[in-house]
Amino acid sequence: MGNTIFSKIINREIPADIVYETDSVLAFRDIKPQAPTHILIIPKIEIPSVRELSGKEHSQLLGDMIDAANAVAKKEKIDQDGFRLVLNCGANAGQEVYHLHIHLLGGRKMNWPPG
Ligand code: DGP
Repeated sequence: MGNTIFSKIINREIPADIVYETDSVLAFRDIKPQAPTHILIIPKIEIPSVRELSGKEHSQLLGDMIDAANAVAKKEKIDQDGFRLVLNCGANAGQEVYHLHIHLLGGRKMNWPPG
């Protein structure tokens, strides 16, 4: 079962550079990195985007994703200098893969506004 390329990564049907995994989340390096460290944190269950999230229903999962982001940031040694978390939702935000993911970006100074 799985609708996107990320489901195939979860099921090990296609390779990815996996850096962190728990029962509920998986983290792997983005194939098109936009910063020295660019890692995607995804839930193992299929949720297309932020639009389908509810704070109450998914609070545990969201907490797990944030914990994973902090753990990976520490592992990648970008936690002290700082990092950015990005969730693209829908066409205007440029979402390409409709399996919820947090981009963890770090290792360089970020610009603001993001463009
Ligand atoms: P977004 O635009 O927020 O939907 O970002 C999707 C990201 O997923 C984009 O930065 C590229 C990355 N990506 C797409 N396909 C693959 C893949 O097969 N493997 C990996 N590691 N990353 C992928």
